[in-house]
Amino acid sequence: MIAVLCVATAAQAEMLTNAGFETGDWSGWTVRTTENGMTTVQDVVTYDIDGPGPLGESLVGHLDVGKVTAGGPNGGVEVVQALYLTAGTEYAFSANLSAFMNDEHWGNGDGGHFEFIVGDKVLETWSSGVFNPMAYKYYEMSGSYTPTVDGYCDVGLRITREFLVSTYLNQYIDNVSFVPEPASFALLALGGLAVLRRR
Ligand SMILES: [Ca+2]
Ligand SMILES: [Ca+2]
Repeated sequence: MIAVLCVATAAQAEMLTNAGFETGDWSGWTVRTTENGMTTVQDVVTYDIDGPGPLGESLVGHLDVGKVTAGGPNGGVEVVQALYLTAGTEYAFSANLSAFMNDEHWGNGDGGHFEFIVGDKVLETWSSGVFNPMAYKYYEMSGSYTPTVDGYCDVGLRITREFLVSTYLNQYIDNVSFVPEPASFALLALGGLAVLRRR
């Protein structure tokens, strides 16, 4: 039942590709259902991912997740990419998240639980909660994580709900980021300068 989600192989630095969905599709991403999970929508739309916040409209990932059967566990999808992580390096992660209840008369009891995941670890959770009719909610998720072993891990988001799919309830994701902290970048940059100076 528990898959091997982190695999040690040849060392190679990597970053998430198409993290802002600017290709207009889900290229680069693996989208897979959780136990008792599904999505009726998997497309890319133009959307203001932070509403009244400073970001403008852009292309974003659009889903409509929920359970397959009412009696089973919370369900939805995972959207991930396999990244090579280096033990002891501090990585900063972030993502812009939103949900929208597109119905003028009905609300919904659960807009979705959004989790930032690395392998089988959950780094941060946003439970978007109860939605009134035509309600939008926005959240910027961020934090840091230091892996303890080298190897490839599936990095990304898990989005699940407590209820069956509702065709009126939409989840949006954009700007998914998982990069070495600036201190690590600075060391890399200094290394690059040292190489240049030797020339
Ligand atoms: Ca975007
Ligand atoms: Ca905005």
